[in-house]
Amino acid sequence: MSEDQKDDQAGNKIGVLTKTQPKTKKPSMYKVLMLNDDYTPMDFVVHILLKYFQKSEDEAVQIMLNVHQTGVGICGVYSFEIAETKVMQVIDDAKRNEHPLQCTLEKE
Ligand code: TYC
Repeated sequence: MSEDQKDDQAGNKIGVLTKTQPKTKKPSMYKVLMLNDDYTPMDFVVHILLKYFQKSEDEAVQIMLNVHQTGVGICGVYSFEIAETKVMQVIDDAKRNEHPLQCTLEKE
């Protein structure tokens, strides 16, 4: 914000505020969320976290248990296109294996 001094018609000093917009904006980031359900096997959820989210076995088990207990958990944070792709891959893999596992994205 900068303030330029101008005079109005009566000769009074008035301030004109100009807001400078940065030319580039940081891309928004999106959380990929895993949702709990009563049917998807725990092993399958761990397998998904290893396969698509590059988690260690320990991390994958922790995330899965957290989702199982609280209803939802974060798999990772990505740019929109990556997050959207991961959501599609998870839902597709779950469908092919006939599990109702659901995954969604949420703007950070
Ligand atoms: N609640 C499931 C069960 O008891 C396990 C599960 C965990 C399912 C996490 C989905 O995102 C999920 N078999």
